[in-house]
Amino acid sequence: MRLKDLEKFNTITIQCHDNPDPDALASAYGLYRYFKENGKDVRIIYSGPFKIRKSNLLLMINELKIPISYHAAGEGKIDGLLITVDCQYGQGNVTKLEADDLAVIDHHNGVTDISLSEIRPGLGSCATLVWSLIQQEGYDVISDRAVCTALYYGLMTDTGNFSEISHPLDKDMRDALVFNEAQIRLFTNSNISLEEMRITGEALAGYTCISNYSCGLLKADECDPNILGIISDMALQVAEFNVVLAYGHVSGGYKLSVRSCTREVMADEFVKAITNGVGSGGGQDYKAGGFISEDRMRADDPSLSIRDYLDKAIRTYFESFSIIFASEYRPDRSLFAKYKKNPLTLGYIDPLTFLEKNTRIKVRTLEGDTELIIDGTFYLMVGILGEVYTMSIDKFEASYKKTESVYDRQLEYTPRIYVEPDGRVFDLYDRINTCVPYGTSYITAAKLDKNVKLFTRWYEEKYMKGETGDYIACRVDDPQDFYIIRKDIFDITYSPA
Ligand SMILES: [Mn+2]
Repeated sequence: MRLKDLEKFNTITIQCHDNPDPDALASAYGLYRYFKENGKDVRIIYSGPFKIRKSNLLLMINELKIPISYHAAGEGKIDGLLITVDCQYGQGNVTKLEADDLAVIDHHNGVTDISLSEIRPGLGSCATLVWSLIQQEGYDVISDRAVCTALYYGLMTDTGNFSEISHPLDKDMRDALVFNEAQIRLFTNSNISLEEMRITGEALAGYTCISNYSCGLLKADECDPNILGIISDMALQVAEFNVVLAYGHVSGGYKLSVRSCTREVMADEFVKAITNGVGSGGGQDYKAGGFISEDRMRADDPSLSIRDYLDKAIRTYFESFSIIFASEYRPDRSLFAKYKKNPLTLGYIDPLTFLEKNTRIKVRTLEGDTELIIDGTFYLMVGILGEVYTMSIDKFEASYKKTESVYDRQLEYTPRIYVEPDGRVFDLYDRINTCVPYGTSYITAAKLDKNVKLFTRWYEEKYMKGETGDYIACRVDDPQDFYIIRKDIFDITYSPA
């Protein structure tokens, strides 16, 4: 859905979920300003048993002049269009109001039969979704300082001060917004209420430890997600814990905040495993967040408690993989077969065609950000799924032939380059040239029969993850140079030799 599709309505009411949080307020405000500029009769409301009293929310409303009003139950039907933001109409966390027409804009998991809906569960905040929707229609967000500040604060609080961000669009918004720093500082320093301080203290005091795995588990009373981040940050400092999971009930399920300080567990991978099939999760190597849906968790066993679910999921996770150090690995070589690389067209980019030498850049892809300095010695290669990696020009010249064809693969997110010092942004799609490999190269590889974490010889800080069905490969001319190739990539890239 595009916002344009909602412009046939002249009277529009935007509803935040009950107990609004900064993300709901920010999302509503972004939409409000957009519809206002388009001449609509628009307002923002919220309902539920409680009126807003948290000090950071009151400051946000007053400082940014967000025109939100409380709608008591029984005030009657809503005229025109009702849009629920940061929540979905009919779900438990938002009071159901009658209206002529309905729309939903949200970033939580869920299915709705409302046709006017835009739901993107991969995003860290609903603010990010609103940012992209209003920009798509040409709204000049950057000139609207109050909206920028609101959107920034919405994303910030929904992602544990940005530490749990995983989607590149979230990062794009964070880097693009021009916000009022003094106001953000003001809101941040009024963040915790006395009640939340009590919740934090009780969660810490009630810790449990999953034996054998140095994994701390902390249960908090219902609270803002950013309080869970405070709890997990604090608990990770305890010597006995290498991995920490703080969780608390929210409408429809449980929010999780995960921290890790061991190289053998990446927080985002851990939270994805714990929420697999029952919710969603993501983040970075050492900090991540997620959500577990109550309905999906209890699909088979209606009496299952979250504590038992987590205990089992965490043990299953730790028992599901083995760790391989490439330099010491002595596998049964008879399980390895020889494969040859298919002559696939790849993409490459010569950064010197549009950037100066010695420029510090950040390459943003769906997999994450990589920082580099352009020194004239490498090209950026674009793999078959849009993954970007560097290759020395010497190696490139020896292995690939440049071709004239146009790069035409569909990518879920187009890689971008950010120039750190001056903020320039380059969309890479139109700069991708094509090449094909010379000759044939060979590897030996074996299919994995269990999950592994592999520390390559070149980088022992961070593992490559391999799942059952992926391949562990090594170069024919260097038998200790082990690495992992994902099944889907392997099947396209290699054939038996
Ligand atoms: Mn949200």
